[in-house]
Amino acid sequence: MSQDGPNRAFSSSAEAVEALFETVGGARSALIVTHDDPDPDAIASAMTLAYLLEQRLGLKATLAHGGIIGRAENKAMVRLLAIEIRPLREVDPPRFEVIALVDAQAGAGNVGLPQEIAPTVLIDHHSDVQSEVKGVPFVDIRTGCGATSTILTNYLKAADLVPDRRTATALFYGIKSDTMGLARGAGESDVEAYLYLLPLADTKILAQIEQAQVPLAYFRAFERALERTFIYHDTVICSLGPMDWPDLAAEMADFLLRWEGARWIICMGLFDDEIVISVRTNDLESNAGRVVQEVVRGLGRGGGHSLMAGGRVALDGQSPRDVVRQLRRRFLLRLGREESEGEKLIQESLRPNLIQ
Ligand SMILES: [Mn+2]
Repeated sequence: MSQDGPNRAFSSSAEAVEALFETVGGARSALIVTHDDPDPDAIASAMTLAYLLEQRLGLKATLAHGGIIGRAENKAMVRLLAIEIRPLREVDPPRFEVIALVDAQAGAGNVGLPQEIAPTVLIDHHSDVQSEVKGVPFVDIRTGCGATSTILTNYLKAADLVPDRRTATALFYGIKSDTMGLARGAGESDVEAYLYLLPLADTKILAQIEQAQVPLAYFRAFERALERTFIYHDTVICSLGPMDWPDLAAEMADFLLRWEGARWIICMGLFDDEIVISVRTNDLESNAGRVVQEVVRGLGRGGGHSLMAGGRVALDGQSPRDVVRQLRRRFLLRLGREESEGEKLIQESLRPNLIQ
């Protein structure tokens, strides 16, 4: 990575924050955008960047996201922490002097910003999408971080700013959920930020978020998931059918990953005329993001981290069944599994017969 290029790596968060303030300083308006269907890490990062800009530069930022906030925990987070984040379609991006992208990169294909709108600021921890970063005045991509919230926590520290309770709670939850409680893709900096935030966070609100009440559709999705899951040795493929919200695929993938025999989980479901793909692996040698990118090449978009990834394929007039079938074939081919070894996760013959 070149030191002078737009994608230069900062040697410290202090240096990064200084460069950020230099880039944004003097602006009168800022729009902070997350990836579509934002997760807690994205929401916390957006909220914290706004907090930092307001506290240190007096700049009031607007937060926006593409897609929907569907997962019960994420809805509870926004409600209980009173986070003002709006759907992108309700804001007019060209009206803002600064456009910041957090936990996302325009090139990943999961940001609802119009193509012609170039971000001013980009802070992320997903693998670098080089070409899309060119021309962005401020870029800080740390693939070694398990959460963008960790980067933002370090920004606050560098700016000598102790987060208030709601910001600390959001950041803590962002790190906790993106790293599955430090168990997935977390590095030293994530652990450090997590421990720093813990005493500052509101554990009561945190519990309320994590135990958020769910609609009936959630349980129905579980039944469908169990009913439509096939195992190919250590590779689990689940096709959920139509989903009430897009992150259901990720929720079911996390759930299925608990199977002791699982190495790869692929969950697919239909939302908004697109097949939503969520992939998990516990194989530390693999790269789920790369696998998804290869599988959806020419069909749609995708990417992620080494242990978790996702993608989208538009139906474009095809039936959901055909698209899912094609994706299943591609995943199995890529992971070296045979379609013929497929077995139902729960076989009728093994179900206990409760009615005698
Ligand atoms: Mn993240």
